[in-house]
Amino acid sequence: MTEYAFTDKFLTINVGDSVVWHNAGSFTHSTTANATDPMTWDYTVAPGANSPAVQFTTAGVYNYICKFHIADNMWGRITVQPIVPEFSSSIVAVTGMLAIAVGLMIAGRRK
Ligand SMILES: [Cu+2]
Repeated sequence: MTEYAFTDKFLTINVGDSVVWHNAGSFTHSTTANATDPMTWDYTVAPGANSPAVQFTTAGVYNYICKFHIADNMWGRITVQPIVPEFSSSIVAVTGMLAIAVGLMIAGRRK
């Protein structure tokens, strides 16, 4: 975070990853989650300091703000991607093959 901005404003991570905010500006800022999200945090970060680490254990999209400078449009977004287990990709592959089989059947009827 710097004056009135989070960098990167849009951050994509995986479930289990942690995020630390560093205040590279000369004013105090905060990283404050939306209170209705599945995970919440609210840390005030002094100039030159780091926030505590926030570990994201639930996939989803988290919008957060600096509560001191929301009027200056100081917000960011973290997208937490689920870790896809092996069996899920197998299901996708099977579904894809079924779709191809249905397509062949339809093509066959048109002859
Ligand atoms: Cu701020």
